[in-house]
Amino acid sequence: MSRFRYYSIRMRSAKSGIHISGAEGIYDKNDITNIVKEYTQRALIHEKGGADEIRLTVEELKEKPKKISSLPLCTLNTRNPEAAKKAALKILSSTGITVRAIEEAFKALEVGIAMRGAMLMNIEGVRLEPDLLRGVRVTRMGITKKAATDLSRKLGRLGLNNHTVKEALILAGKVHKYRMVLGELCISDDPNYTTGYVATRAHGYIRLPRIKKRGVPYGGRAFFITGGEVKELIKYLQGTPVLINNIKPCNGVVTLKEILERKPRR
Ligand code: PML
Repeated sequence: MSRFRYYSIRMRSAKSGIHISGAEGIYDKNDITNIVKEYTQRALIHEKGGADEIRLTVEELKEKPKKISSLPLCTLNTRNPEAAKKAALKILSSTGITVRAIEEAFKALEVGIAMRGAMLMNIEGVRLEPDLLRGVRVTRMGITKKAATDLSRKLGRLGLNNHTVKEALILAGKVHKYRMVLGELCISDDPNYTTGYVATRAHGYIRLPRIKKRGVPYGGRAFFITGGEVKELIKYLQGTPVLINNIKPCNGVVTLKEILERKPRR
């Protein structure tokens, strides 16, 4: 009897040594050829310019992916970077993350150092990742075909059915499944993409439009973590395969009050 095999397919592209785009997912064997083609096309036709280097990894997974739900999604109508920061501070600090840590994360993301992975910060703002320049990359995550169809339908109603939102939501789903992670702040490093998000298990994935000014070419992610083994967390983020197989509600614009009054979910 042949066992079902899953493959992690990952793509990273660059132009003149500068990161252009990335994509990844977990697929079955029959999909490999099509996905490699799709990812290659994505790297070649990108608004930041066509890549001159494309790295593709196709790797058979040694362990069966863990199946999980996505985080629920909504958007706040933040009108400028100050309003987005204020909302991020309120949401993240309501989970016990200190204002100092959140301020530190904003400072580090705005300083202009392009990290390949995320920062890990304790709730006091102390950086915990072993390599402060590279950060920690979250890999080996994907979505089942059925859940992908459902997600496209739900995001489509909101005019958000694009790779950027889908991939960020999948990544956040994996990250926040791990109990040590209390919250996340993300600002895109794409100069033309000015919507970021904060995420927590209690509040879900909250999009923050206009978190940065157009044209700013840096950003990144910070994960706020509490008590536990950092090594084990990194092992999970980088190595444990996770597949989203259930899509939680995707809502349009909500108010900060509605978010803060929501009952914490476990
Ligand atoms: C990135 O990968 O560049 C970050 C994407 C943030 C997406 C925010 C959203 O629109 O939901």
